[in-house]
Amino acid sequence: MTRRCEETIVRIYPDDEMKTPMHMSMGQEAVAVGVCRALGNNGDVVASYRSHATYLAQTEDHGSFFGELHGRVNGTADGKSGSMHLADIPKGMLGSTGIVAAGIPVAVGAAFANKQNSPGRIAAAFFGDGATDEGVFWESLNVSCAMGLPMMFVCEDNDLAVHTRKSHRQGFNSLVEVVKKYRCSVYEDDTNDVESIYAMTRSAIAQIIAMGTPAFLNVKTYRYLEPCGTTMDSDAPYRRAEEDAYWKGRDCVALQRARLLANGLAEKDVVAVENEINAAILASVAAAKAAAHPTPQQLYYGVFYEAP
Ligand SMILES: Cc1ncc(C[n+]2csc(CCOP(=O)(O)OP(=O)(O)O)c2C)c(N)n1
Repeated sequence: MTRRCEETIVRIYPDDEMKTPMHMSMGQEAVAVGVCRALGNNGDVVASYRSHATYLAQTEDHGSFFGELHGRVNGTADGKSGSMHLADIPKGMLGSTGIVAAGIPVAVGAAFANKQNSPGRIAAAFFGDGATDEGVFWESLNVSCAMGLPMMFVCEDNDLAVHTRKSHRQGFNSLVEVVKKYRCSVYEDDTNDVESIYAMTRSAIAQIIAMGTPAFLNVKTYRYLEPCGTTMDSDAPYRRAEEDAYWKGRDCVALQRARLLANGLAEKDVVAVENEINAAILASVAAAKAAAHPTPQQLYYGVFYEAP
């Protein structure tokens, strides 16, 4: 569903009805889907500005998603936030932010609250490898380990911060080896396979609950489109042709589709589900376009927390 939503965005963004900048998840979806499915209804998540897959995996709500991207009142924030600030607190989607790494301490706060109030509930922060260049990532990791918080750090490791690779940004060779020095369990995956990421996350959850210590998941992945925008930039100088071919040859959606067929589902049944998803997404886009824009009065609502 996430991939279909973003394919729709790629198609209709040039119409200029969605004014928000776009940071696309395409290629990386297996991370959000595998982790959020494993958390089930028992997780609070915070995303980076590359938030589409996380929001859709956690909420399964493409109606409010397209409403928000169109700046309409049926959006998740009444159309006032755009693509970088998607949130649905009742569904455990605590938010996303345009400031690199700024969501990580918010998730740590949720983990602290869960430790006091909701035993067994886990908070997860999704962030790119670029966020690990920020001090607040290390402070968040440190305090979570020191306090034994039910916290999951999920690094969507696409090797790139905009156009710059880790090897040019970081003064150490392996983030995972550094994080292993902390009192948390560390997991790695480079399969791009949603089921493998799901299984790894289930193990991490069990470990967090049994040991009372955080987990750090480093999941290798690959961003298909430009850093910000909806265009494929495979020919850009910072790209490597062999890397591009390697990751697109193990596309997470194609992998899962092939698995369904190998497990005995008929092609026509898979196509029927795909058609159903496409039709539902088109209905969400139509509903968004038909909805009203927020009024000037609504701009002042929801800016500050109001105690119930
Ligand atoms: C604190 C801060 N510094 C710089 C930026 C500018 N910036 C936007 S995206 C980005 C790269 C982030 O890369 P990464 O965290 O790996 O995420 P990815 O885009 O790969 O998903 C930077 C430096 C920002 N938004 N916030």
